[in-house]
Amino acid sequence: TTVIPTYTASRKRQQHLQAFYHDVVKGLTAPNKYLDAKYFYDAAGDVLFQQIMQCPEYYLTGCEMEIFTRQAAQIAHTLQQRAGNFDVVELGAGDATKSIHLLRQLLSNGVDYTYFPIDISANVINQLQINLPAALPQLRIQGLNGEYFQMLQQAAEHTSRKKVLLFMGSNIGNFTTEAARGFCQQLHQYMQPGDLLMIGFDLKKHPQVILDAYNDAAGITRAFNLNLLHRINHELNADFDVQQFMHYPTYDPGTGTCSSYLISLTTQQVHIGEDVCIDFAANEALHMEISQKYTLEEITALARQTGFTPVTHFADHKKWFVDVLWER
Ligand code: AVJ
Repeated sequence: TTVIPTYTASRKRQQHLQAFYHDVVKGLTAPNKYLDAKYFYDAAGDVLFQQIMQCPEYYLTGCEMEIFTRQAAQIAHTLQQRAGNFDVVELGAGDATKSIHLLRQLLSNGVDYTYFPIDISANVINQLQINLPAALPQLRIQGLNGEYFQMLQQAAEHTSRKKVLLFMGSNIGNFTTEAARGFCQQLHQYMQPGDLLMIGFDLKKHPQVILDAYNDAAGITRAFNLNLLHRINHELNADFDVQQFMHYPTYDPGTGTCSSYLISLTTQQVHIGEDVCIDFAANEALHMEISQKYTLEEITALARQTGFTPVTHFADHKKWFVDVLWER
């Protein structure tokens, strides 16, 4: 019986490496080079993102934390009123330091639920399964490590209860507005009528505030972006000279799109494994991530376009961030 978990783990690792290699080569051979932001989160990336969330410039976490600490009772009340008996599924759970306030409130209200945190990082899920039961001994938790929709399928196989889905932290911001529509439509397909969806959106605000959030003075966001190059070096046997790339975030207040690039500081070649060689021109841009910002009107339109009914929303006192509640 010790053979099976080992085999499963190594097969999972193989599958990850294959997909990672495929996506990296695809992005770096495209006319406009890009990498997929979901690959930021290896063990080092998880730590760097934790540090970003502590940065004074990165207001998103503080705003959403305020919502979940000050309004946990109202949120729990609304969920119970709307859904009655339900399980909680969190997409991209991270360290759950915000959702824990809702989980605690639901427990103290006597709601009998299982919490299914889903995360692409195995590291994150392992930590959660240790840390959450320590903080909330009554909590039933079933961590799911993998891609969102595959894991949603697994959560559905565990339970036939009504679901409350959480997709917090402005993770939806990593999608273009078009991809966000596709994502919400897909969620709609995985959900049952009466299921609830709570999504955290970062709102449009003063452009300098947004740009600073992705260009912190301590250089953590820079390190976070460069870490993906390190990851490619380690895992795919590549030879990025990370010193030769500059962190370059932008924010377009017209579209609400914040984009992070790495700029090649020189003409250079990067090898990936034995077979692939990528040419970078001097000043060539490598697109790393988008962090889309929304207005409340745009969020409501997104709900309606994707088949959801907006129920209510919870904002911080500065109105910089909202967690919206939609019904399927
Ligand atoms: C985890 C996608 C919400 O876009 O704000 C933070 C990731 N990147 N700083 C964001 C991130 C650079 C973050 N999300």
